[in-house]
Amino acid sequence: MAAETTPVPEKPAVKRATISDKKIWIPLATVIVAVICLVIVIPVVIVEKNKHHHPAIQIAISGSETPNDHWTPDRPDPYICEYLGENSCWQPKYATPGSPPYTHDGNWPARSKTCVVPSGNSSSVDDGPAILKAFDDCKVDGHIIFQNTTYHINTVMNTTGLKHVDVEVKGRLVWGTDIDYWLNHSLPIGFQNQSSAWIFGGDDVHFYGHGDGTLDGNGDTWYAYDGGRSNLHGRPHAITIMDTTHSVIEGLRFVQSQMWTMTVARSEKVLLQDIYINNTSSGGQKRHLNTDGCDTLYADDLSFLRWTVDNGDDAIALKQNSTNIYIANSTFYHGPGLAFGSIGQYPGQIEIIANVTVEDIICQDTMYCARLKTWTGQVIGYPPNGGGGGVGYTKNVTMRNFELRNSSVGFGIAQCTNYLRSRPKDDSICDTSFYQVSDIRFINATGTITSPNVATLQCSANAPCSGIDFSNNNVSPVGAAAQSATGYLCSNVKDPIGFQCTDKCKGHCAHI
Ligand SMILES: *[C@@H]1O[C@H](CO)[C@@H](O)[C@H](O)[C@H]1NC(C)=O
Ligand SMILES: *[C@@H]1O[C@H](CO)[C@@H](O)[C@H](O)[C@H]1NC(C)=O
Ligand SMILES: *[C@@H]1O[C@H](CO)[C@@H](O)[C@H](O)[C@H]1NC(C)=O
Ligand SMILES: *[C@@H]1O[C@H](CO)[C@@H](O)[C@H](O)[C@H]1NC(C)=O
Ligand SMILES: *[C@@H]1O[C@H](CO)[C@@H](O)[C@H](O)[C@H]1NC(C)=O
Ligand SMILES: *[C@@H]1O[C@H](CO)[C@@H](O)[C@H](O)[C@H]1NC(C)=O
Ligand SMILES: *[C@@H]1O[C@H](CO)[C@@H](O)[C@H](O)[C@H]1NC(C)=O
Ligand SMILES: *[C@@H]1O[C@H](CO)[C@@H](O)[C@H](O)[C@H]1NC(C)=O
Ligand SMILES: *[C@@H]1O[C@H](CO)[C@@H](O)[C@H](O)[C@H]1NC(C)=O
Ligand SMILES: *[C@@H]1O[C@H](CO)[C@@H](O)[C@H](O)[C@H]1NC(C)=O
Ligand SMILES: *[C@@H]1O[C@H](CO)[C@@H](O)[C@H](O)[C@H]1NC(C)=O
Ligand SMILES: CC(=O)N[C@H]1CO[C@H](CO)[C@@H](O)[C@@H]1O
Repeated sequence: MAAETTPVPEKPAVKRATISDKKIWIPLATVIVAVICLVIVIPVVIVEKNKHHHPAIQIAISGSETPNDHWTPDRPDPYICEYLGENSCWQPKYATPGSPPYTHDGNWPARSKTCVVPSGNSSSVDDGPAILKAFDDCKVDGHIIFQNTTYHINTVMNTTGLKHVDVEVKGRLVWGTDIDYWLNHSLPIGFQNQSSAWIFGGDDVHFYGHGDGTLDGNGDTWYAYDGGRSNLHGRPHAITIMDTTHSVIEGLRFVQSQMWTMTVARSEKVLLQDIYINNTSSGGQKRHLNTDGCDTLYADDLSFLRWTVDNGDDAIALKQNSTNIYIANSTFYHGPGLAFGSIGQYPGQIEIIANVTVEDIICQDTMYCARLKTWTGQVIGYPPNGGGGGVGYTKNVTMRNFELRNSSVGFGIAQCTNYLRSRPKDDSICDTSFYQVSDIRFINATGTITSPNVATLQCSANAPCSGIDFSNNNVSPVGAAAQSATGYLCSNVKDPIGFQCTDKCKGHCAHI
């Protein structure tokens, strides 16, 4: 499903993505108690064309099956380049008619082979081997089609190394719930001891779900099994987009992901658009930890457009070495919103997040709309749930035109992350990080918040934040539209731009 249209003024220029994290918060009357969070995730991808050169790309025209409400407008992508600026505009290396970027199935490029994936149509038949065979048969210049039926997947899948491949998902892929199997076999992704049920990737890949094709992680079983533990080893991410370049992933639905929904790792120039994620459990519980929408790692030049994420953790989280990211026109429900980090978990490791623009975002009933979180400078325990002592920087992040709807806080920074320790009475550990945060803009936000604070900014004394710009925000307390919320709690924020710190954190900034 497409995100709701955001009622914001047109704007001229350029932006990039943002990072988000996860967390949970509870609005209580006018007070908010920030509780706990976790993080991780990632997705992404994007493709662009250079505005000065796009004639080389032929755009497919919408086919009759194209749901109009999901696919407006279409390529050629008039504005991604404008938003990103010329430097970011990507010209496909293999710019032949019909190659990405395109956005639907109007005119599929001619491929040397088509592989229709057979389904056993029964939960007692594992369709995993048939899927792997189709990907193997069609891995170069192929067209892989999941029919409009249900596929049951009981085995891990590694379908990387695709080259010039189109993948259509018309039906539903449902993952099995043999917890013992997945805990033992889910595929490592090379980060934080995490793993995935499916690793997918290649160059010039178009993965298209018609706005209807669904990946169902059968997560109820995992939510019950996990019992609120963070980063349980072997609990699989639904899909990891790995080693992927010049590709488009679009029109897919994800429900009840086992853990993080999508991770985009070691990839560049990927467009991820019209993605719907709903990890509400059958019992109606929305706030399952670690059901992130997307996490990015070692990713450059990704675009996320029109995401809808309803979950209990980060909607989109930009993690280590995520650069040149653009996120727009998306709606996040119930979780902690967009995340930058958590980052700085590995002692001495340099990790950066830079050049991110996020705009036209709606946050509905979220804890934060966006937040940045780093681990402490002091090392406590080991990854995945302990760590700290990482260095590097997050800089040049622009977030604008966010609409808050009954969210707790607009934006937060905290440099206190650690999932092993309980929160101490004082915030002194939050002052130990040397991870540098600068040039963060959160501007032109509107809407309502349930706490008195537009932002809580807990920067580390060892690396005070600079260039923090919160200009032109016009946010009201819920139920008091005529008033302005003016609270900004700050620790170690140098020379605030466009706002005044109303108080120090003094224990009231969330340790997101
Ligand atoms: C975002 O939504 C606005 C309003 O619907 C629209 O004008 C704009 O083209 C959209 N931008 C993107 C990148 O989808
Ligand atoms: C499964 O369903 C699809 C779509 O209805 C059908 O084409 C296929 O023949 C069925 N497979 C089996 C093994 O019955
Ligand atoms: C799959 O079948 C359902 C039910 O017939 C239909 O509503 C849907 O549009 C179909 N999806 C695709 C991609 O053909
Ligand atoms: C998973 O690993 C455990 C511990 O090594 C073992 O007892 C169990 O049999 C394994 N299960 C499967 C399905 O491989
Ligand atoms: C997936 O397959 C690729 C190509 O064979 C291989 O290089 C990679 O190590 C595999 N990944 C995992 C996690 O098994
Ligand atoms: C990391 O994964 C290994 C198996 O590959 C497991 O034995 C180990 O316990 C995990 N470490 C943590 C800290 O979870
Ligand atoms: C997510 O699913 C739940 C349960 O079906 C539903 O109530 C909710 O509206 C869905 N959220 C979105 C954003 O579609
Ligand atoms: C992240 O990128 C920076 C800058 O390119 C580099 O110095 C650093 O080694 C990278 N970090 C990792 C963990 O690869
Ligand atoms: C950020 O963007 C600037 C301007 O385009 C560019 O010079 C710089 O290399 C980018 N930084 C990273 C880390 O990609
Ligand atoms: C900041 O990032 C934006 C893209 O998000 C880029 O256009 C701009 O050039 C960058 N600025 C600097 C100073 O790197
Ligand atoms: C902020 O909103 C005003 C109109 O409310 C608009 O003129 C201005 O361009 C916006 N600024 C940015 C940076 O989007
Ligand atoms: C949007 C969507 O598919 N939501 C699903 C979330 O999970 C519950 C429980 O399985 C389903 O009932 C919803 O349809």
